[in-house]
Amino acid sequence: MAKHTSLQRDILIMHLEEQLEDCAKERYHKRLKQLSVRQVYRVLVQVVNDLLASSEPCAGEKKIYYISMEFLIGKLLSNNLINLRIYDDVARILKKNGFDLADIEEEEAEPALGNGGLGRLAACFLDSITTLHLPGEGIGLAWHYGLFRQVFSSNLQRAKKDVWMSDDTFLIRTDTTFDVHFGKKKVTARLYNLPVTGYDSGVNQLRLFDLETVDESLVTSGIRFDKKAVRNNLTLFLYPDDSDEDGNLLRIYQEYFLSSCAAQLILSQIREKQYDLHRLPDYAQIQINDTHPTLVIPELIRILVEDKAFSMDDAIDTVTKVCSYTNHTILSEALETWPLSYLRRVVPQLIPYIRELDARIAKKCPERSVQIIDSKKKVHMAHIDIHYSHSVNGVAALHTEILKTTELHDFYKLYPSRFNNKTNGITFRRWLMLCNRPLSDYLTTMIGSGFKKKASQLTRLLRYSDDEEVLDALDEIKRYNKKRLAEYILEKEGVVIDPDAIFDIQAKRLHEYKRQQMNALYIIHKYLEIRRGKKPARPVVYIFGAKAAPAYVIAQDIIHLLLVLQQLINNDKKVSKYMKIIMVENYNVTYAEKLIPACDVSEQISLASKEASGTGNMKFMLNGAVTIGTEDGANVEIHHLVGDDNIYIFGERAEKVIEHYAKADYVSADYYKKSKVIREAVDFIVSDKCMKIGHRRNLTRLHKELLQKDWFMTLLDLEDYIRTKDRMFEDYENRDKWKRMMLVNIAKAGFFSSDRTIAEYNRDIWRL
Ligand code: 26V
Repeated sequence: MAKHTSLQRDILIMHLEEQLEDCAKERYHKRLKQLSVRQVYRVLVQVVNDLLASSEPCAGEKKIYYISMEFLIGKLLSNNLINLRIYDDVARILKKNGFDLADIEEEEAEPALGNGGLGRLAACFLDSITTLHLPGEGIGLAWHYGLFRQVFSSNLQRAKKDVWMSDDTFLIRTDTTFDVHFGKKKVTARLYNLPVTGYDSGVNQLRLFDLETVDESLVTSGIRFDKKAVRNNLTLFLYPDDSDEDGNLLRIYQEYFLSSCAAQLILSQIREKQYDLHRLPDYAQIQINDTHPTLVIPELIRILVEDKAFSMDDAIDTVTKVCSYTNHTILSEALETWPLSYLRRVVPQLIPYIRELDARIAKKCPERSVQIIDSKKKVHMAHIDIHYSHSVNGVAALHTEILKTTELHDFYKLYPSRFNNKTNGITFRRWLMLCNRPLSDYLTTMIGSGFKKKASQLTRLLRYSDDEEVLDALDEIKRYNKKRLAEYILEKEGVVIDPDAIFDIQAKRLHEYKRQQMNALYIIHKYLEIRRGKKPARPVVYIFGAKAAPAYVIAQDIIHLLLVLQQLINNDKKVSKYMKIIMVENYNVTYAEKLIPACDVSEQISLASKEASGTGNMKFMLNGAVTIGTEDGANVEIHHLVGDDNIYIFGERAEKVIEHYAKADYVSADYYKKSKVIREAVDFIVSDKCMKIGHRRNLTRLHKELLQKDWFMTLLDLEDYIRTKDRMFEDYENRDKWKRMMLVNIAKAGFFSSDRTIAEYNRDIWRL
């Protein structure tokens, strides 16, 4: 929507009710108040879509294309209402007609377009790009069933398809189609648009491509489908199991499908505007979100050479100036390498180009570590990105340092000026204004509404750090949100929790490096203490939300342990008065919006050096939670901002951890032998109590893993974690101190606005 004067706004809002009534009449021949909740939802989607269609797009000569396998955008209705600044007016109109906007929100299915941090970051970035009025587009795929929908049965995670597409989404089908060639095989891609609103004004598009011949009936049971049927399966699931050859090939098919569509879309826009292709870098910048869209590099080079008469040198030079690469992880399993032979089977037309890109590097740099094709004929996707991009960035200060000094050191020596840090951020529109309206409204009354666009203004709150009234108000808002969450959890999970308990939350993908298992060991330790008669000052509710990749066995075992503990502890009358544990089912953006505002203790306990940044840590902080965490990812920056007194840091530092890996000198059994507390907690996993509820196979496997491998050094930090967390819970009883910590955390969160991050990307990389 173009920026409105206040008079225009009044008119818009006056017409809103009329528009809603007109739409109700047109679609259902009824008055608004006579509609069903579902019908009201449909009417609202249509009215919002009409408003968006008449809104002014973010314009400019040069555009950023953010290419990503994932866009974890969350539900869109409320977000759009907030960004259009009509949320309260719509709520009022609906109320007048007997509806609660919250009920209408429930009608929307959450688009299942992502997996974790990387995908949610992409969504926050689209919001900020648009809010900053930068011309930009997201380019991704229209996953029919997303990653998967998580259900629990027999204390195990089961994966089902996540159905979200319907006639009532914001997705707009277009007439644009592209052919995508896999050697001699050809498929058709169709473009769908999803309008992205900026706060107050601005519209950009998220471009999502779907396979025209996709066949949903391929999915038989759960998430099983014929992986070979690529003409019909490419856009069914995000990250399908790649533990076998067919899975690997399918991933490559998906990656090329995305890359080819992106290249064609970008070049079609350049053609439409009749821009000079030799000046492509002046019109288009491409941000490659992790390695999944890497093939866009050789694909663009191929098109420029074969169809546009570029010399190879010119094509490579042009594409290098267009592309930039973001690294989101240093975990080797996530740094993609594909056998050259697989790439040849899927996209033979790219092989000469990948070989050429490789040959140029081989000629110029002798180090084996920087080659694109290694001695086993595997293609290192990240290496293509680094050699043929003009910028390589990490996502938090520590992460970027580790890339420069360790993981990508040989590349850093080659291209020192290419490396830069862009500490992640989150959009305050969704992660404060939408998910925590009471706090957002209260902040507005105290410090004005400027923070919604200039997040650094949140520091104005510091003026009130000794103001009892303000501290109490923040505490009351927290209490209100906890009560709301308790109601939601009762409804969804059937568990009663006490809003006056401490809410301790760990919500993120399940991975050993994030160490949900360490949290579980603390819970066991507490359980045993309580059984022995050591009662805590106040009950604690331990809440988890996490999906585990279906093929990741130990992650499944950790979920199993958490569910077993939940059953054991919550049903233990002696203990459940003092502690409860809840693993919420199917954690997603919508659930996060409920959990985050209600959190007291934010668990950010990854093994130092392993979490690239984290963005959940920022969301919790912004909503007044206090962090317990290691010096990892953006926790380091949170620590720096809030100071020692407003965060609980524990555990081995990154340099030491990296040294342990280099020397291979960490032996978890040594820690187990040395400490009774550790032994007792670890062995409880295979105790009769757990075995009676759980499955022997899962529990013994996890127990063995901790004792014999513990690749992410859980036992190394466990004792320090227990001490620190105990101290933190004690401090919670010093209510004044805790409230002040809440205030400081909120006040200092401004740095983590994705508006700041995007302004930096633009200043240093895209230059729009
Ligand atoms: C890796 C894999 C590995 C195998 C299975 C499928 C799969 C799918 C995605 C990935 C890449 C995940 C990368 C990711 O989400 N990284 C997170 O990015 C966040 C945004 O920068 C960052 O805050 C988190 O620290 C980082 O873990």
